[in-house]
Amino acid sequence: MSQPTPLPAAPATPATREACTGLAAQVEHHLLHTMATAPAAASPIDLLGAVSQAVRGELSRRWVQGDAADRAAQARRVVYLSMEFLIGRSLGNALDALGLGAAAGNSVAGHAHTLEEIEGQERDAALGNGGLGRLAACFLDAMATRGLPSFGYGIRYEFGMFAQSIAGGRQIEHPDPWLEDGTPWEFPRPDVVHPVRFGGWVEHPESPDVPPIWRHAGTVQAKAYDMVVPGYGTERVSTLRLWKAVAPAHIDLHAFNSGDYARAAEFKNAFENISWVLYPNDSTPAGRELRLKQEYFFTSASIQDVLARHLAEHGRLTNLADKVAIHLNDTHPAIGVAELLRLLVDEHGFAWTPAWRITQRVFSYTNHTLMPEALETWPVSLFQQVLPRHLEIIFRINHELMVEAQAARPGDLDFMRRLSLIDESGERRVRMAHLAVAGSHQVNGVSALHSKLLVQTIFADFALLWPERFGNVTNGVTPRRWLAQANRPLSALIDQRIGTGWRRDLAQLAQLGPLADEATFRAEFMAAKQANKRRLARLIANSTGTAVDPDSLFDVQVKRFHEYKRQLLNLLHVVTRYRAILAQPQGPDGQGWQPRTVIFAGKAASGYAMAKQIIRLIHDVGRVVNHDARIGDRLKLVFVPNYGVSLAEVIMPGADLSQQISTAGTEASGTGNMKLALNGALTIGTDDGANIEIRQAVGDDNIFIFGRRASEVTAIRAAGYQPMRLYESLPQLKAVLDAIASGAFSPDEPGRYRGLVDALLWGGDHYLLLADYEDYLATQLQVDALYRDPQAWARKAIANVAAMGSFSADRAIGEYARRIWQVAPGT
Ligand code: 26Q
Repeated sequence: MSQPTPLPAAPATPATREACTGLAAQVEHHLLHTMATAPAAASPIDLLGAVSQAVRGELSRRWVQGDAADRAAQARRVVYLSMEFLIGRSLGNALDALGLGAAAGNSVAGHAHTLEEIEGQERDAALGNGGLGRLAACFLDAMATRGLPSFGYGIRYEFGMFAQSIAGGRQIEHPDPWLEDGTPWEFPRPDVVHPVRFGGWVEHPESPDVPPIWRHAGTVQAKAYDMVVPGYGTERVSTLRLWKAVAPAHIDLHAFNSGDYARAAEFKNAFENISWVLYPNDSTPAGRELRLKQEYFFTSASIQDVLARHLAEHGRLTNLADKVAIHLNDTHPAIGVAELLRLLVDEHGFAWTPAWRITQRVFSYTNHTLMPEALETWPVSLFQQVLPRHLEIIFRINHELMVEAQAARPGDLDFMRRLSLIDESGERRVRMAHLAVAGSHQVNGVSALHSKLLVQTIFADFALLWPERFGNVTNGVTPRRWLAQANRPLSALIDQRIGTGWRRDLAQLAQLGPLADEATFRAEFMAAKQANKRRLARLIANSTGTAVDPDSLFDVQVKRFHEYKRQLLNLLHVVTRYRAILAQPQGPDGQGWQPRTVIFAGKAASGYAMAKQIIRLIHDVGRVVNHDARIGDRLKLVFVPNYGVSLAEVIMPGADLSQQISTAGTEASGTGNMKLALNGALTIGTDDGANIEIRQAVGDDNIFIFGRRASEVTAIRAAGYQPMRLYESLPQLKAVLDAIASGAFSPDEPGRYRGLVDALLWGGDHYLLLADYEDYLATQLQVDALYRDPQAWARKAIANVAAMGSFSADRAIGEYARRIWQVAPGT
């Protein structure tokens, strides 16, 4: 990776004094003129508005400057298409990027508030479900920071990820009207509008020279709203352009003329609901028509926008692939392959073959999952109805693919069947991943293991045909948000010891390695952790009512709830430990129990009954454990509701132990694993996803790896896995499952968890919880033993931080830029 120049530290030079007075004056100005508030009476919300407006002005200036420079240079641009951008809050991030944090702190101090308090008033922009959406946000931050001329494109959902509350131990979902009070971070572009068409049929003129005509049934307008993404320590910014669906004007006119407002409103809704709400599914696609419309809506608008910009700059599209790289974040925008072909052939006069060549050179695709049930497919009948012209184009791509397959392996019909863009095994369906692979010049997975498994499993046939197309780019996270902003105590300590350059060059953290030998550094490091744990304990007390002891081991599993992530395995350990404490109060070895606080957070997809049941069980177990006087402070179990980016920023820095315990071969990468290690948590995890690379980076002695490896998982399943045998042979396990199944934690409804336990014992335990149980317990005891030796623990925690250099989003974006997009960073 090329090493960006480190930024100078920022002492109170004349320049920063100027920034202070400049920003303070701006804030006072906006209090009066934008917020319409008497500055002396400004509330935290007023201050949030005023500081944000001051920052917005600077972002706006930078955007205009960068845009002009890119146009003048006719720069090659990266276009990142993603259904999800899980941004979180923006103010703190922008202040740090602009170097205005101290100035803003002074300015709000003048109104008797702290910056933390003001920043805490901002709502999260939660336009994503989890890992994939947060990765897109980290990548935008890295692209801006590396100075890549880049655009993110997505949907301006009116409602983001649902908010979660807990009632009687159960998850309740609430809408997230994040735009309710407006947002200072968007720049509406009323003049940037593209029509997106749906439905109808296709006419084929007699002459082969005349392209087919799509007689569409309806049009919706896509209106652009930009969010400016500041780069850290550079004037460069990136643009996130989000599309809002608006009904065509004639519908309003119709209402005006006929007076039938109700019917007109219905029509209007049918169009505008396209950008109404984020689909709250994680990993398993819900095959709804509206979802397909969302995908096409934002993809079409984005590609039209790209072509319009290119034509304005170059006057022709023949050199499109030299000037634009379009990246598909999973298959959600894969329809873009057919859409670009359609635009080139039907609307810009290209012949098929050159259009196809351009398309393949323009697109690249990242896969984020191996699980077959999570791969997107759409019924051919639905496609016919919603996107008839695209279906034709997909059939033509498929025809050429079949010819190529036939040439590669003559007579191998199974090979053709497996490669086909159309799954013919039942109701015919379009395989979006196959469309994405066929239409891209590069395809990558998100960790070394995942990328290897991709070419061995779901893309094995494509890899035979086009081996050079497949590669790996391991995920990364932005050190600005996930260390510098989220963990002020630790970042101040790091700054003091190695300077501030790690924010732009995370590899510099390696310089912390030798400091692990220094007792003072260890003490300071653990003092920072302790401060973060106290902050987290306050949050836990406020949100759950449970008091937890910051001196106990904080054991954290925070992520979406899914069976493959095995939150239930974590809970089996908690119940085991609870029973063991009661049985052996003196501890497993007579030395007492290491006090532990087990912390969960995460959302379950609203329709995912098993995941919701696990959340409920956590609450039921927590109620029993936390109120059992015999347990005292040796074990606490809490569930922090409404997990999201802002909560993660408090939880990650306060963690001692990071649980990354998915069944080997199921978690594509994970990124929470990186954030937690970067904040000095030790990982207990399986040999899965990026855990493997984290282990290689930190060394076997600095991580707790347990359980079956991916190859063993496959072998166990192939040999006929029998969870019941484990139940019968492991008395502790049997007792724990019997307790849960018989209502020990749900006395008001003893049968509540019978089904959950039966799914393990009789339902095949698909994710092999029981197979990994014993090793997991033994490894947890090793964790306790190490934690009892604070100096040894501190050494390993420091070693983890020092080894996280390569898990920066800047490194990942550097690899994408060089190997996949062939674009050089602008600075
Ligand atoms: C698709 C169709 C219809 C409805 C929903 C969906 C849908 C939505 C979200 C499908 C998948 C997702 C999200 C997937 C995801 O977050 N994957 C995670 O991506 C991370 C970034 O690469 C990885 O670190 C995680 O391992 C992976 O699970």
